[in-house]
Amino acid sequence: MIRRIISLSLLALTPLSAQGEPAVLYGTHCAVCHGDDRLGSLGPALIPESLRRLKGDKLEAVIAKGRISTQMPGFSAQITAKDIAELAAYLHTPLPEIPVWDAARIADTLEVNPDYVAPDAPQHDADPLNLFVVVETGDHHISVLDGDTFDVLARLPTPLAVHGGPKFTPDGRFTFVMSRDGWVQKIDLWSMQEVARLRAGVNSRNIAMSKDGKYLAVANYLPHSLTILSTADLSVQRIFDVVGKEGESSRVSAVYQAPQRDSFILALKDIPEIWEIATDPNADPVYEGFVHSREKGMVEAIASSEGLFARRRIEVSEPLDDFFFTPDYRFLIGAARDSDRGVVVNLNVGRETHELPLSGLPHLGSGISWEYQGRRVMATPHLREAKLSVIDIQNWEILTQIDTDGPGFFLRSHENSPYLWADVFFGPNRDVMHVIDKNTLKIVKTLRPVPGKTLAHVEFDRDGQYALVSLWENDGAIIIYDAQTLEEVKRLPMSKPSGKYNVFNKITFSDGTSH
Ligand code: DHE
Repeated sequence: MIRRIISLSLLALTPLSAQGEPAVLYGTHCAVCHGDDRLGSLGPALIPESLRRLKGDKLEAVIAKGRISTQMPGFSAQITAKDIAELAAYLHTPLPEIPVWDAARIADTLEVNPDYVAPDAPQHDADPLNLFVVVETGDHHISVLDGDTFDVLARLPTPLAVHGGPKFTPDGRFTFVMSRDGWVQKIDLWSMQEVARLRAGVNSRNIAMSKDGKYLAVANYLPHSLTILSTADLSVQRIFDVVGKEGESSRVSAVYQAPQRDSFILALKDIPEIWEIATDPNADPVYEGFVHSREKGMVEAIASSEGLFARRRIEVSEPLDDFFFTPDYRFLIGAARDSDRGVVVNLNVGRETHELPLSGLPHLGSGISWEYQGRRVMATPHLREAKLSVIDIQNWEILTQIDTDGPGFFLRSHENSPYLWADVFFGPNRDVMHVIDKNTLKIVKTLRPVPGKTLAHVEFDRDGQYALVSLWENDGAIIIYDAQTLEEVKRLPMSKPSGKYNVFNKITFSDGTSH
């Protein structure tokens, strides 16, 4: 209520002509939940960076009709269609300036759960490493499943619009969940309780855990930064303002953990650089420039940083994002801007080495790798073409392309499974899931458990015996299949389940999962 009074009084002080009609409507109807500054409060931030996915008249429809399973009401009775259209256009307009989101402001957002008590041992009988965390985006919860019995052990509310995979501490005890509005939530899987949450960015992409489990990096679109938090208490350890060699700032598309390198790797949206940030306190110095030393009469390399959080720039010919990493983390494949090419970068020498013709927007971040006829291959879906590309990652040649019933989003397999599972996320066949033999590269079965309902994203239990699939609908479910016979064994009702993550597979960097 206090917030509402402030927002209305601010409006009263500003002449109407200066605010424009939509700003007044915003103050009257939206500010109470979405914040006077449009940066979110009870509801999500209403800025172009957060609304990018509501294209065309979708945002108008949400304003008019509301959103099911949320507290967003419809406003068609209070606001005319014309005004709704103007309000939607206003919300798609960038903020006049990038908000300051520094360490002090981030620290201010910390919310600690007063009921949390750290237990000495797991407070459940399940195998703590065979738990699944299921993200339910329909009503903003996570469910924790026992990976042996498939009982739901707990269901906890999350921030709105959780995106990307939760990340786990190396012992599997704590998991961290991130929302597109930059909230990071810490959950103790021993007690199944939220520990705390804090807003590390205004508009964020994903999170990554350091190898030792001490740090969590948050990739932000807004501001243009990487926030590094302590996993112990979510305190801010470092904020990198992301500015390229030429002085231009950039959004961070994603941050990844590179365990063998003991570092974070950053994909940068707007500048032709990849950043590597050391998570090893003893990291070697990083040399980034040369000066002429008068005393020594020679050109000397200048170390810009060393040790923990030493930052290395890898210059590439154009911005790359959506990375697939080889299992040894020597190479990555990134998608070029024109989305018709993959570019291979050797991270050891810091150079582009190969180019792959990959039309139809390859979704490299979903890529997985396995041994095929004595060589290591990877497969990637394409967001705009009905195929999977299989690439030999020794010689960087496209081995084959597998035709599918439509463009897909996610792939999954497991070391103990002969199959890889590929969804068809787009088009009329988005209700099917292909199961593909990893040795013959042929589709052996196409599952369609509920005709007309979207089926997507698979995760295996720790032994690779069962595959869990999301029926990606508000009245959806997790469908559990026997991973050998491909028969359904159980169905658990869920609210628009998106990703699901097995603790063991994630902390061991299973071959079958994208990292
Ligand atoms: Fe994602 C992972 C980027 C749209 C669901 N998505 C990721 C990751 C990135 C990414 C960088 C890796 C994060 C990680 O796990 O650490 N996603 C993008 C995009 O750029 C894109 C195409 C556009 C955007 O809106 O940002 C996009 N993603 C979507 C969706 O529309 C999906 C289907 C629904 C949603 O929740 O927004 C979606 N993305 C997911 C999921 C993962 C993910 C479920 C984790 C996959 C996993 O198995 O690890």
